[in-house]
Order: sequence, then C-alpha cells, then structure tokens
Amino acid sequence: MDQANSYYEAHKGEVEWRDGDYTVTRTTVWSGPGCHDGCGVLYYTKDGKLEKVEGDPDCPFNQGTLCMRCLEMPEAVNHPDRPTGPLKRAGERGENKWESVTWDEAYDIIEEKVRAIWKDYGAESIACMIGTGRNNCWQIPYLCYAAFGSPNFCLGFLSGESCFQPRSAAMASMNGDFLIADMSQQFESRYDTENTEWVPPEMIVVWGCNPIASNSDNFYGGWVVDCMQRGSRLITVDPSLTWLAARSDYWLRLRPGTDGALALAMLNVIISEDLYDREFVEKWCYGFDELAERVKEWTPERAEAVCWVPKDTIIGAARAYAKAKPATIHWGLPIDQAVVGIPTAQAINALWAVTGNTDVPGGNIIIRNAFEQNVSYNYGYQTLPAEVQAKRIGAEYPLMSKAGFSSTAHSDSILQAIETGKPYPIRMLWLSSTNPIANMASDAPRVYRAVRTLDFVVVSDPFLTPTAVAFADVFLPASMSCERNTQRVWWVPLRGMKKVTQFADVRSDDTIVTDLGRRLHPENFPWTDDIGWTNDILVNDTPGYDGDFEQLCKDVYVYPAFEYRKHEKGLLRPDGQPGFNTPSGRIELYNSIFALWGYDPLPQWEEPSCSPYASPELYEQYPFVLTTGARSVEFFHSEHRQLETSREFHPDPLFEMSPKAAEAAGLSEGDWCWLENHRGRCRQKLHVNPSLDDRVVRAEHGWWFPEQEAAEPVLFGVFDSNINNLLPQCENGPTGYGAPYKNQLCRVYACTEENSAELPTACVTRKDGYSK
Ligand SMILES: Nc1nc2c(c(=O)[nH]1)N[C@H]1C(S)=C(S)[C@@H](COP(=O)(O)OP(=O)(O)OC[C@H]3O[C@@H](n4cnc5c(=O)[nH]c(N)nc54)[C@H](O)[C@@H]3O)O[C@H]1N2
Ligand SMILES: Nc1nc2c(c(=O)[nH]1)N[C@H]1C(S)=C(S)[C@@H](COP(=O)(O)OP(=O)(O)OC[C@H]3O[C@@H](n4cnc5c(=O)[nH]c(N)nc54)[C@H](O)[C@@H]3O)O[C@H]1N2
Ligand code: SF4
Ligand SMILES: [Mo]
Repeated sequence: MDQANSYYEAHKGEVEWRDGDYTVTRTTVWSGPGCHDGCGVLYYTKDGKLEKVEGDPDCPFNQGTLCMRCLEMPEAVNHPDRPTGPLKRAGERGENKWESVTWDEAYDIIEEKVRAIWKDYGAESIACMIGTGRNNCWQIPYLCYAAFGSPNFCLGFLSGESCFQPRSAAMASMNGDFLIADMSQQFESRYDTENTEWVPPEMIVVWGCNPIASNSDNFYGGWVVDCMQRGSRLITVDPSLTWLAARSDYWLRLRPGTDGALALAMLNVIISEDLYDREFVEKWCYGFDELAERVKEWTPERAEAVCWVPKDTIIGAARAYAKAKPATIHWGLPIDQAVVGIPTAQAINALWAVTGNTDVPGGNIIIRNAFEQNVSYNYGYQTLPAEVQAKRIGAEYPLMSKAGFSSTAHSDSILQAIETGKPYPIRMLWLSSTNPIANMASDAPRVYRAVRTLDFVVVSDPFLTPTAVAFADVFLPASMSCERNTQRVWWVPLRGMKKVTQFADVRSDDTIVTDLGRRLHPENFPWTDDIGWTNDILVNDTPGYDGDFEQLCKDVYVYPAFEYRKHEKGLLRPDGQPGFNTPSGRIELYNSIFALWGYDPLPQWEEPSCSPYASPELYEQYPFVLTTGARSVEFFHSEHRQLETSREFHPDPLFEMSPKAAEAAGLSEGDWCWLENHRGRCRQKLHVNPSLDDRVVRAEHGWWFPEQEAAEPVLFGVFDSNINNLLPQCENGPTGYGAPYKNQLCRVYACTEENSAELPTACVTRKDGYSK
C-alpha cells in the first residue's frame, strides 16, 4: 500500500482528524460556488481558514476525484472581492455606491418594504427568483411562500424555465416519476456487480450532454468513463466532437435544435423494423399504436434533410441502441432549450420505454429522493391560501404552474408583468443565486431595462455581480458551501454538509431566510437557525431517515435501499397496485394528461422560428446556425470569473467555427470577432473547431469581467461578450416550457477599432440599445 492510501486507510470512517497544523473534515459540498453535484470532500483548515480541498476517496459518489472548481475553493472563499457584510445602495442604481449596514439594519429595510407592499398592493406583487439547482432551491421558495406570502417563485428570467424542467415535466406526466441513466449511483457499493443486480449498460446514449464538463443534475460525468472501462459502448448526439463523442460507436452530428426530429426518426426505425420490446410495450405502455402512427412520417430520409445527419447513421444508431441490452440514455440541456423541448423529451423518453429499458439494471431507472424527502420548488406552497395560489403568474400554463410536478410561476410572464403591469404589477424582486443579466435571461438587455423599473430589489450572492450593481437596493453577502451547516437531497444519497470556516460577516441562505421569516411569519418558522431548520426537514420531511443534523454529519452520506422493476412490485402507485403512477397505470406514450389540458399528447417536432428553413430571409443575412452555452470545466455559468486559476486556463470568452468557415470569413484562431444577428451583438474570441459542421457556430455564455470597473457604463463589461444579446425572451412552447437558447442564427466578422468604438454595455446602459 502506498503512502497516500495508507493515510486515507488510517482515517477511514473518521469525520474529523488532525494532520499537523490542519484540521481535516470529511463532508460534502454544494454551493456556492455552484455545481449540480455534491461530491465528498476533505477540507483542510488552519486557524479556521480553508487552505486545501481533496476528494474523499471513501465517498461512493466521486470516489476521491474532484474537478478544478472544487480544488480551487480556497481561492473562492478567501477572495478579496467578497463583500464582507450587507450593503445598502447609496447612489443611483448602477453607480456602485454603497453604505455598509448591519444585518439587522438590512432586515429592517426589507421588512418595512415588504409590509408596505402587503398593505398597498398585496403579497403577490413580490417575486422571488433563483438560479439553477444550487443550495437554495428549497430555501427561497419557502421564503417566497411562507415568509412573503407570494405564489410568484421561479427561475431568474430563465426563458421557458428551460433547464431540466421541460424534461422533468415530460417524464413526470408520462411515467408519474423521474428517470435517470443507471450508472450504479444508487448503490453505496457502486460497481460491485456481485451483491447488487446492477450491470453496466451495454450501450450509453449521451444525448445533448457533455457530462465530463457539466456533471449536471446530480450525475457525475466520470461515471460514464467508469462504465466504458467495464465494457459500455457509446452513441453521442452532439454538433461537436466532445471527448465522449470521439470514443463513440456512433456520433450523430446534428443541426442544433433538431433533436426531436432525430428521436422521431429513431423511433420510426425501431418500430418499423420490429426492434422494440413487444412484451413490455403490451404490458406496460399506453398509446403505442398512436405513437407508431405518428412516427411513420418521420423516415430517416426526412430526418437527414432536417438534422443534417446521414440517414444510414440514424438507422445504424437506432439499431445499435435497440439491440443493446440493457441500454441507457443520458440526456442534457439542449433538449430543454428548444421551443419544442417538451415534445422532444417525450420522444426520447419513448425510446427507452419501447425498448424495455425502464427501471431495469443498466437502463433508465426510476429514482425518487432519498427517504422520500421532498423539499423542492413547492416547499411551503401549502402555506398559501387557495385564492393566493390562484394568482400565480403563468396560471394559464397548468403543466407548469399547478402544484404536482416541480411547479413554479412562469419567468417570461413575470417579465411581461413587470413591463406591462398585467395581470398585475410586480413591485419587489428577490434575486438569490442568479445573475440574470450576465447569464440566465435569454434577452439580457430586455431584462436589464425591465428590472430597473422596479420599486425594490434585494440581491443575495457571495460576490457583487453585475446584477447586484445594476439593480440591488439591498445586497446580502451569501455564504459558500464550506461556510454552511445544511443537508442535501437530490435523489441519492442523503448528504450532510458541515461548516468549517467563516468569511467576515456573511450569512447562509438558510440563515437569511430564517431571520426574515421569523420577523414576517413566525408561525411558519418554528426554528431559530440553520441547524434548527435542517433538523426540522430531517425530522418532519424525511420520513425514512431517523437521524438529525448531528447524526447526518457523522454519517456524511446515507444510501436508502433501492429496487429495480418497481412497477412490477406495486412500489410506485399510492394504491399499492402494480403499474406506473399515471392515470392509465402505464407509461403514457400517448400522454393523457396533455390531452386533458389541450396539448398534443404525442411527440412532434417543428423548425425553430429562427432557422435556415423557417426564416430564409434572416438566414441570408445571418448564415450560421448558432448554439450557445456549452459548458466548460473552469466555470459554472457566470461564476468563477474572479478566480485566477479558472481564468488562467480560460482567460477569454470563446466561440467556435469550422476551419473552412473561418477561412472563408478571413478569420484565424484567437481573433476577436463580433457575433451578430437582428437582435443584437457581442464579441468573443475565435477558437477553430475542426469537428463542427461548416454552417454551425458554438458560442459561450455567462461572461462578465470582474477585473473591469463596476459602475455603469462599464458594469463589468456585462453585455460586451454576452451571447444573450442575440436571443429572444417570451418565445415558448404551448405549455410555457422550452425556449430557443441553442438554436439561433448569427453572422461573424472581425472586430476592428472602427466597429468597436461603442461597446455593447455602453449601448445597452446608456442608449437603451438592443432587443426592440
Ligand atoms: N462546468 C459547468 N458545469 C455545469 C454548468 C456550468 O455552467 N459549468 N451548468 C449546469 C447547468 S444549469 C446545466 S443545465 C448543465 C448543462 O449541461 P449539459 O446538459 O451537458 O449541456 P451543455 O453543456 O449546454 O451542452 C452539452 C452539449 O450539447 C451540445 N449541443 C449544443 N446544441 C445542441 C443541440 O441542439 N442538440 C444536441 N443534441 N446537442 C447540442 C454542445 O455542443 C455540448 O457539447 O450543466 C450544469 N453543469
Ligand atoms: N445563452 C445561454 N444562456 C444560458 C444557458 C445556455 O446554455 N446558453 N444556460 C441557462 C441555464 S440552463 C441556466 S440553469 C442558467 C443559470 O443561471 P444562474 O443559475 O442564474 O447562474 P449565474 O448567472 O452564474 O448566477 C448564479 C449566482 O449565484 C451565486 N451563488 C452561487 N451559489 C450560491 C448560493 O449558494 N447562494 C447564493 N445566494 N448565491 C449563490 C453566484 O455567485 C452567481 O453570482 O443560465 C442559462 N443561460
Ligand atoms: S462535480 Fe466537480 S465541481 Fe461539482 S461538486 Fe463534484 S468535484 Fe465539485
Ligand atoms: Mo441549467
């Protein structure tokens, strides 16, 4: 045994020990900084300061490995840019003039404002927004409903709530449950095939996802590699040759935005060639004949013309997927980020349903939160009277707004309510863990203009972001992961998180929400601090787990028992009968809930509105299909731009085009270029990507420059490289879900001194520019 192994072996099972001057703490992480995962870590602190982070070799989730973003956490936590206490705006919005206040003073200002809004306009005039799956995705909903008394919680102007929500809503309505690719993550013993039923998938379809960089939705990308080492083969659906695509049997290099058409064509092949699982379909699926009829028109020839993927590749991939047993599909964000996000998710879900890969070892498994803990976007919603719930903005989209799935208000409708005062005005906005004008809003300039008109805005974040400088009346500095006592469920396992350090006078989301809740609606906040709240959740909302926070910190991670083929065993329905938790008791290939609400019950596909075929006149001027926001390991959205390590690896915003396209435009690697369309423009640096179709451009999202001046008109250069100057807001599917973040058009030309005289940020903040 080498030295490192014997060190970890010696401390196996311990949650805290001394190592020279260091205290070592074994725990897990989860924002800030952000990530969808919650890996096991060993924190090394000296005199209360975090100095080093290692992966926990005993944690079954990440098995000792860590990404650079966790490795550089000491740099983030101890960063000199972090505000040390609450701030109150002193100058005009955007001037970056602040007065330091105490926490009590900040709370006094907020409380007074909230009570005035309650009296003058009603609680529903307050909206609360958060970013993606970070450690405040139940705290801020609870703040919104149980402290402010408003039904208007949603994501931070994320158009069409198009991050995981469309896939979730499609899965929940079709299966009555959520499904994920089975990489053995639900077993503490992981890849041990002797003591569990797990087997590696024979085929893994990586569809519109780059898990090696994104580790999205509680799925660690390294698991795919672990399965490859155990024999799994790959099919990858991606416009770019990712690391995984390069190791795949089939790489389907599709035109961005055409995933739905591709899935329908694969279903066509599988059904017409009789490659589906007849027995499973007959017993467990509802509406197969209707689906078969619908996909008839989607021949591989037709899909080739739409998707730009050769028909033989489509046929080959469909056969390879259907014949592999078991096979699994791991999908990602591009499914959601199309107006047809919902029907695309229906089509892909139908693929794993008709091939009999539902809830079998190595297939797509049904997963629920550990120990039935269910704190989510609905947490606290039942504290609202029915008449207040009925006022939720976006109520015209019942799939989204009604409690049941992960219901929320509709971001785009809230934007319109701010702009038009209809159905009623929004007066106050709470923005926590979201930086919409840098990142989340698809039409950033439009959101900038709208939010500036609000009476009162609170921003809570570990850093002073462009959003904070542009809008905040009160800024509350938020704790990072290693500064928080809390817990996490995102499927499995249940995880404890222990505070090991404290930067200045910052507070955690749990603490901030508790403090305010106790002032505004004390009956809903019978705890006094973060640990008290965590205990309340563990004791009252986690029925299968016996421990409290202290116990969970000792356990670190706890895995509940898991069973396959739950539909056969009566484990899914409240009535205890076999079957799925849907109206028909089967997987609804024909979605009867959609039919009830007047949506197309079957999957279909439509051209994005801005595309070579739907808008040929625009395509003439903007000859590239633009996809945006592919993740890179150095950043989580707009985060990590302050950190030297991340910026050393990735100093500038990059966009990609093929060598041939670059040459034709007279551009070379490293050139700063303008990306432009009929809505707006931004500048990024060219990286030539030989794997791209000559007609496709791939651009990054989330860029701002903390090293630049905070005050407007510079505003950290937030609009200068912002690809969301080129995207629309309020273009959603009939369910309210889905938005075209990854299927636009653009042109590209070199930046010159002449055409760069006016930068986008000055244009937006000083001249009311873009998105009219
Ligand atoms: N490091 C890091 N990790 C992250 C994030 C981050 O910002 N940084 N963000 C988190 C969040 S909120 C999310 S939602 C996830 C998203 O993470 P993923 O689901 O992995 O999605 P993306 O990285 O946006 O895109 C994945 C791949 O899709 C390809 N692609 C682009 N357009 C299309 C298309 O139209 N169809 C198909 N099939 N493929 C396309 C891109 O080339 C890219 O390789 O990542 C999470 N994890
Ligand atoms: N063009 C384009 N735009 C996109 C995407 C794309 O693919 N293309 N992806 C979209 C997607 S899928 C998503 S989910 C959104 C993501 O958008 P967001 O989730 O809003 O991400 P950020 O803008 O980085 O804002 C997050 C902020 O939260 C702070 N923060 C981190 N952890 C915590 C915490 O625990 N508490 C508090 N209070 N603050 C914290 C960070 O410092 C940061 O300033 O972006 C969307 N925008
Ligand atoms: S996936 Fe990477 S960044 Fe996310 S928690 Fe795990 S190690 Fe950290
Ligand atoms: Mo996301």
